[in-house]
Amino acid sequence: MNRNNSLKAYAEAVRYIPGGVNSPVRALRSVNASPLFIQKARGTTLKDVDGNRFTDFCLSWGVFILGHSHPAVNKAIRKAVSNGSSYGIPSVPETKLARWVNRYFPSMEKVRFVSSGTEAVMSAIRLARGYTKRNLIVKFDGCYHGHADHLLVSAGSGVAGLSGSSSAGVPDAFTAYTISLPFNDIDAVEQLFREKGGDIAAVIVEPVPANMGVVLPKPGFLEQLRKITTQYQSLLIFDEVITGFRLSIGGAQKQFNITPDLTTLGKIIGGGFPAAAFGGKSEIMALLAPDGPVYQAGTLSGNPVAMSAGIETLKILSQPGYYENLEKKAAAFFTELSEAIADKGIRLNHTGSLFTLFFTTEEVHSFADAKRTDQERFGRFFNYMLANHFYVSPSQFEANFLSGAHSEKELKRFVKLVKNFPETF
Ligand code: KE4
Repeated sequence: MNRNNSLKAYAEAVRYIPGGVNSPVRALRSVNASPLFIQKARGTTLKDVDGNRFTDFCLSWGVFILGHSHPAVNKAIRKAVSNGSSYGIPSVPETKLARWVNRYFPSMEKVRFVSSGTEAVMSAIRLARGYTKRNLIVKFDGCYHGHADHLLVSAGSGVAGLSGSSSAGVPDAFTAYTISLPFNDIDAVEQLFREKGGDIAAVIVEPVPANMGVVLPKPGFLEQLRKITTQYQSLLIFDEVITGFRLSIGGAQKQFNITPDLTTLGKIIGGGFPAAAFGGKSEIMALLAPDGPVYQAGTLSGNPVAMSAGIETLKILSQPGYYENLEKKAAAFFTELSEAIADKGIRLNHTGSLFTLFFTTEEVHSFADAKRTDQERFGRFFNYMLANHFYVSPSQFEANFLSGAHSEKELKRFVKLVKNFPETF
C-alpha cells in the first residue's frame, strides 16, 4: 500500500505541530504505525492523501453514528453557514437543540452548550462543587473525562499509555481532591463514602466505560452508585460523551433507567462539529452564571452551525426504528465475531453499537484487566486490518463503533479478516 503522501504530510506536520497531530492518539504511536492523512470521508469510507480507501470503525471517536458526511446534515450545515458562522449573541438553534436534548434526556432539565467534552466535564465538576460546597471528586480508573488538570488521574484513552497516573505539568495540589477507584468495585466506593462521604461533591462515571476499551458495568454497580450518592447527598454525574445518543436515543441513563444529577454529552450531539453539553436538574443549573455564582463561558459555545449539525443528526436518529435497526445489525455482527475469535485468545466486549476486541484470554471488567492485554499483539492486529483497508480505533484502550452506514458486506469482511488474523503478522 502506497503511503508516501501521508509520510510526506507527516514530515511536514511535525515541523509545526507537536508530534504532527492535534490530539495524541492520532499519532498511532501505541500501534507502531505512521499516521494516515485523510483527504475525504463519506459514509464508512475514509480516503487518504495517497488515494487509499479504508472502512472506518473509529468514526472520529464515535461521532459519526450516521456515517461521515451525511447528505442531510451537510445540507443543514450549508444553510446555517450561509447565515454566518458565529454571532457571540444568542441564536434560536441553541434553544432548539437544547429542547431536543431535554426531550431525550429528561434528567437534563437545563442544558449549557460548550465546544468540547473536556469543557463539558470541567464545567459540570465545577458546578457540582459549587452546588454541594464540597471538594472531593470520585472517578474510576481507566475512565477518561477529557484533559482538565484535575481529571488526569488514572485516566484512560490517550493517557492510558503514559507512565504514572497523571500527565506531567499537573501539580499534585490540582489532583489532591480527585480520588480514582477501580471501576466495578462497589466495596471500594462504599468504603470511601463511609470515610469521606460528607466531603464528596460528586462521583463521575462513564456509565459504560469506553476509554479503557469497552468495559461493561457489573449488574447493580450503577444502581449502587446512584443509591450511595443520594444517601450522602453527593451528585452523580454520568459522562455520556460517548454513550449519549449511542446506546439509545436517551443514552445509558435510559438504557439503565438511572437518573443522574448531571450529564455530559459530546461527539454525536455536534454532528461532527465542535459542540458538547452539560446539564441536569434546574435547581443545580441555576447556580451557573449569569443566574448564579458558578462561572462558565465560551466564545463559540452554542455555535449556530454546530447546533444545526446536531439538530439534523438527532432528527435522523429519532426516526422510528433507527436504533432498532442499528442494534439488530450490530447483534448479528457480534454473534459472528464471537464465533470468529472463539479460539484466538481474543475477548469481545460489546454493548449496543460499541465494541472492543481485547487481546487476552481473560475477561476484562476493569482497567487493571485491560492493562494486562497484549498491546503489542493488538498493534499487529491494527496494522493487519489497515493493510486490508479497515481502520479500527488505533489503541487497545479505545472503542470501535458501528454506524447506520456500515453494510452487511463490510461487517462480514471484518469478521473474515479477524478469523484469518495470522499470529505472525
Ligand atoms: P473532548 O474534549 O475530546 O471533546 O472530550 C473529552 C471526553 C470526555 N468524556 C469522554 C467519555 C470521552 O470519551 C472524551 C474524549 N474521548 C476521546 C476518545 N476516547 C477523544 C479522542 C482524542 O482524545 O483524540
